[in-house]
Amino acid sequence: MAQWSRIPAAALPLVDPRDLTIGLVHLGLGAFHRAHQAVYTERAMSAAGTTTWGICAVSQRGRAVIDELEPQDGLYTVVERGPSTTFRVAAPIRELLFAVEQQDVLTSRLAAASTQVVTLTVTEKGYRHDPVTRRLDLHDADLQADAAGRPPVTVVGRLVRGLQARHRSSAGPLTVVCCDNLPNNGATLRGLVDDFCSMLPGSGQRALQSWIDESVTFPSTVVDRIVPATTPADRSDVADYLGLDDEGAVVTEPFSQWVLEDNFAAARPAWESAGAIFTTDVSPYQALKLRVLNGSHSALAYLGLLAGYEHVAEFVNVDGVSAFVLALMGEATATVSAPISVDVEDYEQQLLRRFANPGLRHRLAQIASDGSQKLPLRLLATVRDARAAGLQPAASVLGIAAWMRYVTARHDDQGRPLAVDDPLAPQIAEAAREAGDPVTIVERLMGIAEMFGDLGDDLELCGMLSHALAELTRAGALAALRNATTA
Ligand code: CS2
Repeated sequence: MAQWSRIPAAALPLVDPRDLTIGLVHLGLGAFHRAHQAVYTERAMSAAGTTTWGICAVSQRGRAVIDELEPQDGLYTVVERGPSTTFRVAAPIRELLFAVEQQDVLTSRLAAASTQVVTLTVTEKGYRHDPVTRRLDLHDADLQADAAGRPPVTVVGRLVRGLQARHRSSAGPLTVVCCDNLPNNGATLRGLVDDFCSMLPGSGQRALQSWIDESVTFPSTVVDRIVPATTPADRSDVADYLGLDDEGAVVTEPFSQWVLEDNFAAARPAWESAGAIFTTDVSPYQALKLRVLNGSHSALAYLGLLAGYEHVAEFVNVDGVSAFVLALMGEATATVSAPISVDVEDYEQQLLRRFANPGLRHRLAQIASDGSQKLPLRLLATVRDARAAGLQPAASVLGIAAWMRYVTARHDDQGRPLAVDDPLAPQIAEAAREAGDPVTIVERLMGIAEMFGDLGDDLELCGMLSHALAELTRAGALAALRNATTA
């Protein structure tokens, strides 16, 4: 902490971490949490003059982030890159835990009466659920072992262990806020917790479930802020500005949005004073964000990687790409009813500007990861609704076909290898093995029920995807994308 006293005045934290007590536990200490919910929480404490919402931040799988932040007492820099670049040190994190080694401490934090809110950012795959049915994967060996009573290793297992302890110690109500990009994320997580409880042995299970029904709420939320992985060049900019090395710095854009369902079981930080929106129904915001922003992102990722590009901003500036993105956004917005306060055209234009932000080195490969978990919510949902309305969503179909080419060809249009990072990689590889022609590839991939669900039987869609995949293979990603928009 001593070193940090040399921070330039303009970058000083809004709170003194030594004054804070823990009121909130966060599962999933990635860059996104530090650039989003943690920033809102610090601002809320500063605006309200409270110190009771210090964060106990938990890394689920890796020690690296703990090793980076511990020597800095949990402080880290938020770099905002827009028309100008700003640096600010944030200090809302009061405690750092590594769940793999400190499950008991985590359980006691979740069970403490002073903890009233739990937030999560553990990525789509962290929930170990089927993205189509939104139920827990009851065959998952880790979930089964967690339910049988070993020190849990899964997110839902760790959360329920804490809820069990809270129930036993009568520590009072709790709100669990899922901040991952899943539709109806609160209700979805609530369902997964329920599924996990039903796997628990013994007779306490029913009492636990009824206590959760009465005392724990799971509001749905929409989170939005682009947070590319921090690069060595970013760290060196921070060092130049602060005169200190910061291993935990995060880089983001000026834009930030947090919409929350107003359904809290107990007290919460005054996040509205930091700009968060509370509403009775987040679903219009959620569908718009997932299908328009994230849907465009995923399509850009696969098409851009195939075309040989590395970053979002350079790819959207290529001739024809923004027209394609607008076409895809149009298909998505036709399937959702936007919140009354949002002008859809402004939203789309603003998104294009955010994607083109030259300060953000947002790697397409970062977005391309875990496609099997992301596509159902981002692109297949649009296609399902568009098909039901008798439409032919060509741009969304091309985005899905680009994913198919990316996971099966595994090289770009110039023949350079592409790495595929996906929890369903073995099933995808098996489906694509010796498939050969586009129609067979599409038929086999559409048979992956966890991704395509009922769409797997849509023969017309199969034809559209096969045509798009053949076009990508024959003409390359850029030509296919330009043709899809002008056709
Ligand atoms: C991105 C998101 O990595 C991805 O899949 O689409 O992380 C995106 O940047 C955020 O949802 C923006 O709010």
